[in-house]
Amino acid sequence: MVSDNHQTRSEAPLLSIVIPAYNEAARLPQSLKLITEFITRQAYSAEVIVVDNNSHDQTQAIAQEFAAEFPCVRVLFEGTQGKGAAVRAGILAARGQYRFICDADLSMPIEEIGKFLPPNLDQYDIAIASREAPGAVRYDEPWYRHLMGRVFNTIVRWFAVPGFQDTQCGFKMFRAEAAEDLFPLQTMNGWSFDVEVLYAALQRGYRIVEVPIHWYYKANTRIHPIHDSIDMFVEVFKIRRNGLRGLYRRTGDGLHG
Ligand SMILES: Nc1nc2c(ncn2[C@@H]2O[C@H](COP(=O)(O)OP(=O)(O)OP(=O)(O)O)[C@@H](O)[C@H]2O)c(=O)[nH]1
Ligand SMILES: [Mg+2]
Repeated sequence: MVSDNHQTRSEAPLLSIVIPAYNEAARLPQSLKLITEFITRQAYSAEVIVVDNNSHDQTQAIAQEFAAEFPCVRVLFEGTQGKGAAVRAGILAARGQYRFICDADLSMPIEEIGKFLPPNLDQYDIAIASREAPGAVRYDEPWYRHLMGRVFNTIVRWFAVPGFQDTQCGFKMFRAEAAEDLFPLQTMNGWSFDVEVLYAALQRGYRIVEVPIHWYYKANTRIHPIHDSIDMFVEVFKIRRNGLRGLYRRTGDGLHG
């Protein structure tokens, strides 16, 4: 169930920034301040969509304050728990020609968003921020988080999405057409939604590129290292099983997943 407090808008913006937010009262104010300041400096039009997901803190109120001050900011409420559910709701409610998933901790400086937009990169349908691609730099990340990420990426490359060094970084750009085709296929509401959407994108022939970024580790993560990792591993196999059953296939193509 999604409720939206702004119905009518003029022409579609070039860019939509979608921020999934769960108990982000501490990190969201600074991120929204930097993002709205950045947007006002750009020549192109943009909107920001904050998707609150049953937060127990002031996340909703903080986002509403920004929406009251900045017409480009919208606040959605998504009742189904999980980053994946929130991102899907935001991406499908967005109206931008380019739709950018953006973690609320802004661990990628917003200025890097230019790398994902024409003219820097226009021969793609999906551009995913990468902390592993040549030229990427990670700052302050604890070794165990890095190790967790490498182990998960190995499983993902072996069983689901070959060829991508980092599918989990919280910054991804989708062309509107690709977003509107892929996100309705998404079944994972939690952290593995990235893998599922990329798996479906590969099956449907979309052009995906990894974009090296500067990434600053931000403490106080929402990820529970043990049980979320177990869920993510299990879901990679569910995604592959769904793929073999043709769940992500375009209707009419006789190929097998
Ligand atoms: N709406 C919603 N957002 C969520 C949920 N869980 C996490 N998020 C958001 O997902 C984003 C990533 O969460 P983080 O806690 O930064 O995750 P992380 O450990 O830093 O993960 P990486 O940055 O990829 O290493 C943040 O914007 C969170 O608010 C959820 O259940 N619902
Ligand atoms: Mg983060």
